[in-house]
Amino acid sequence: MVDTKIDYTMILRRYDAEAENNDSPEAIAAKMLPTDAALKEVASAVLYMKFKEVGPAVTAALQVHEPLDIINKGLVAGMEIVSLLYAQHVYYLPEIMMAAKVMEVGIAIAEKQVPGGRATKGKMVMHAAEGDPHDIGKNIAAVMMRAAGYTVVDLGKDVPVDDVIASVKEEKPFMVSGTALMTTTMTAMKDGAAILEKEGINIPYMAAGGAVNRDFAESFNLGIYSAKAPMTPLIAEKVLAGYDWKKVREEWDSIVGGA
Ligand code: B12
Repeated sequence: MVDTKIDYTMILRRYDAEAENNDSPEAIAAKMLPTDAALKEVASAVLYMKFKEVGPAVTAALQVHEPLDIINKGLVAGMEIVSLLYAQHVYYLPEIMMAAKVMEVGIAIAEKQVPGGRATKGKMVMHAAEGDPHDIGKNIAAVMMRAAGYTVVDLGKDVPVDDVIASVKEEKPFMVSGTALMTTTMTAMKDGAAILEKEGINIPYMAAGGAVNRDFAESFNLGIYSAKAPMTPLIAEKVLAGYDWKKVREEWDSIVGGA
């Protein structure tokens, strides 16, 4: 008999039923592919590193899906499975790099179909932290921002703190973001925020990427958190409406609730 006082979801999470079944990692990966036929083709092209197939798959998917859905539910979904296989030592760095390239080819095609040409809502400076070569998540967040009508000044990856500060002074954005996937690089964002604050530039400094969590992002002045790329335009909207970094923190849950 089921005891209604026990929260079984927590027990299932603790004893991860999916990871402990008898399927091979490859079989688990195949099951994680999207069920929609067009998106499955797109995600499979990334998962199996098919350079020649990603273009036709994205073009076909554009007939039935919005470009941003193809990016998030097809290309990024494929890359998430790749990350899982990497964690389970089925894929190694060469596969990761090839899959990431395939994903980028697909994003470039889908991105062209995102409605553009509108007057910009505002400018954001984005970068991957000093010492950090991981820029896939940042690139996706940049696509989301452009699609939502913002101008993105993308400084790229492994960007020295000084270059970030110089760009902020020159471009005068309403917000700056840094991405870190390595624990060794995340402190660069804290350092950058401290310099900005010292110079009286009190714009929100969004800290994101796999190495970062909300506690870290909110451990330094100006710092705000974004867990997933689609949260960025939701937070940007509030900053433009006048929220400072403290208010974004206070209302974070309700702001990103829809992402
Ligand atoms: C792809 C990858 C690489 C690629 C990067 C290619 C590229 N152009 O980005 C390459 C092969 C270059 C690489 C290299 C290395 N990597 Co690597 N890599 C990964 C991997 C497998 C996937 C990361 C990824 O892109 N995922 C897909 C994206 C979509 O997910 P994401 O970045 O998490 O993004 C999501 C959110 O975090 C968020 N987000 C991310 N960025 C941003 C930005 C903004 C503004 C917003 C709002 C949101 C946001 O939104 C996304 C979802 O919506 C991870 C493992 C993992 N599971 O994360 C390891 C990982 C990050 N790498 C790792 C390491 C150690 C390295 C190397 C040092 C390995 C080595 N020994 O050489 C080198 C770096 C060497 C150097 N210093 O130059 C470690 C980091 C460990 C740590 N905690 O420090 C990881 C975690 C692997 C592991 N488990 O050990 N890597």
